[in-house]
Amino acid sequence: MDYYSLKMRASQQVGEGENAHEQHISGAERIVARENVEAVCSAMVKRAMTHSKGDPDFINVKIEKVHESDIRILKALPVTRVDVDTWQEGLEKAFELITPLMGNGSDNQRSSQELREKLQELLKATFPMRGAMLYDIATGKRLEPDQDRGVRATYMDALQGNVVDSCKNHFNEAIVLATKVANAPGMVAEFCISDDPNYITGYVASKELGYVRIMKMKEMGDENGGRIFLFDSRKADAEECIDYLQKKKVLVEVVDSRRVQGRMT
Ligand code: WAQ
Ligand code: MG
Repeated sequence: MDYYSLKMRASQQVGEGENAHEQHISGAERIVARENVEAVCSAMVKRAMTHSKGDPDFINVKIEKVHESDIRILKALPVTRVDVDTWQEGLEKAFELITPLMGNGSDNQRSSQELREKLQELLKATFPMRGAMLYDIATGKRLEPDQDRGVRATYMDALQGNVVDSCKNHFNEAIVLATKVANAPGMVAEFCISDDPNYITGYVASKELGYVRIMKMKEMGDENGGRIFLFDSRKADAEECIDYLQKKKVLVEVVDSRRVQGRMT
């Protein structure tokens, strides 16, 4: 069977004259069977036109054929959940889970308090980005070819995900992305907070941790969010990792097939 990759991105012109630039509003990626291409495409457009981040001035939809033999099937990361009373507590919990994984690089000598501050600083830097930061724990350097944009994981969907739905399900989409990312060469862990102002649940993920949902990670109404991919350049080549994230086709086998669909931001 042949599949098709669909990618959508929408943006809005902001500022005037020399300050004018495109601001990202929404993006989505799916891999679907031929018979679902049209329906998924129109659901994507609807998604872009009704996004809480604003009305788009520009929508780009790209549709490409994908050969089944080029698709890698991955099992979804196991999911656990952490309940917290406040977003501050949630953020603390996330740092607690992540910092031990960072501690064997050039950051070796740093205390966990310093690593926490480093993560906080990195997180802030991700806020304006459309993709994720790729941070090398071995050298403390950022590895994104374009630091304003970041690295985007693309060409992924849930295996049983040919459901047409223009409404975003954050969890279903995130588990697909996190599973692809966790399987990247040299990947240590991922840290994620949504940039959707009314979605406050975030997660940390890795092959070892699985997918850990943290129910509150930011204040309701906060438009800031971002992703950090923690990578170890002693384990793999950065180019190989970026190539995997941006080009390899992945379908993720998730347990509850009816609730799961691709990826929309
Ligand atoms: N690749 C890399 N980075 C991305 C991608 C991508 N495909 N899509 C989004 N990002 C970055 C980008 O900087 C966004 O601002 C940021 O991540 C957040 O993206 O279990 O909805 O799509 O309930 O807003 C977590 C679900 C939802 C937790 C996360 O992120 C749960 C979410 P969003
Ligand atoms: Mg978003």
